[in-house]
Amino acid sequence: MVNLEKLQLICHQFKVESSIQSIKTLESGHINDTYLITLNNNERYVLQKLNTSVFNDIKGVMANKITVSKHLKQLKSPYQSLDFIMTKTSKYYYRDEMNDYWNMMVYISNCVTYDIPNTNKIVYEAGKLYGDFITQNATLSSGVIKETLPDFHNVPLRFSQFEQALKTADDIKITTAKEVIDFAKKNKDEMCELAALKTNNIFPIRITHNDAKLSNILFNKNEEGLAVIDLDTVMPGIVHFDFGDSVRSICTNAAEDDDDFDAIAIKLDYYEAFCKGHADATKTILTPQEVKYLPLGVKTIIFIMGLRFLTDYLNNNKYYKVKYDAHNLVRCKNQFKLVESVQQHYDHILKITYHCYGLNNIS
Ligand code: GN1
Ligand code: MG
Repeated sequence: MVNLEKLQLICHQFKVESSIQSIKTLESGHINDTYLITLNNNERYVLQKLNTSVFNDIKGVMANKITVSKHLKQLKSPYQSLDFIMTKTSKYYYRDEMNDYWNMMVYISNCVTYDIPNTNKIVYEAGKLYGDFITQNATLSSGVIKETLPDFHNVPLRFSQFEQALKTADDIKITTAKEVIDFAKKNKDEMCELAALKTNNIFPIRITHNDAKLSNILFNKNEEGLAVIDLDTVMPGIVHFDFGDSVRSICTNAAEDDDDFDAIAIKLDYYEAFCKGHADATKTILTPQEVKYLPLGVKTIIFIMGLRFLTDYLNNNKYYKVKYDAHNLVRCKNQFKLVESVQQHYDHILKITYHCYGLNNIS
């Protein structure tokens, strides 16, 4: 944990015009450290320390964030985009003496975030906003965005990391996690399908968010989507993982670490509302092949998340922040329950998807 004095020194590396009134830790992320900074002139900023053991191409990450934010800003859409603050040496990040990297952005005030939605309107708006993120970025060449975390959503690679973890994990952990380990192995082939389709180049490469969860949306007080935040993982990719990641966090009745596993299920009414919002924003740009495989994106990304949580549990929680030792195991069980629920309702999910996109009998 960084002390207050150090945080103050870091803030003053950036072009801010007043002294600091208060600094508050924002707890939401699993990877980076984030702080809300209030100045004595009442301006507020978000200060972020990027985790360099996860992000090793900080310049690439920052360049992606800035490129996308500037692009969205000049579109003059009703949404807000992120404004990054430069350092006094005119860079978008500051490297401290510990080799930690920091960046700062303007805090967007009067907004609400949700971990799980409580109205259909929030769900529709989330679909529309993440859909618009794809559509709006389609006018920017994906070649200008770097793949800063190669193979981030690659199931075969995630599976080999899992197998590696199995080799070195404690026997007790392997026994405790037996049920989910078996689930991962049993579902491997089905979950590798999307990777094979991607390799065959049947989908366009777009600019995607790669952490398109509900909590990365700011809403206004009227439950309308206002801004997509957390652009750390913006990269070239296929639309399916963003679509699926949103469904994972939105069309559910529980947060990703809820341990009431029997209650976890996909909410089909929410799926329909989400899909409508997404289709309203992307109908004109997605190809029939992309639409056809959106539901495959849903089950695949939920599986990937479960597998990554499981791998980290076996590796003694090196990657994700945890509140207790079995936290990643609970997250994994929760996500695999959601995968099962998607599998059970798959035909219905396909029907809803085709209906929202106005498509029949895609071959
Ligand atoms: C991580 O730290 P956060 O919450 O932005 C992770 C995502 C996972 C997410 C699980 C770089 O995101 O891939 O979806 O946790 N980000 C990285 O909620 O690994
Ligand atoms: Mg993130």
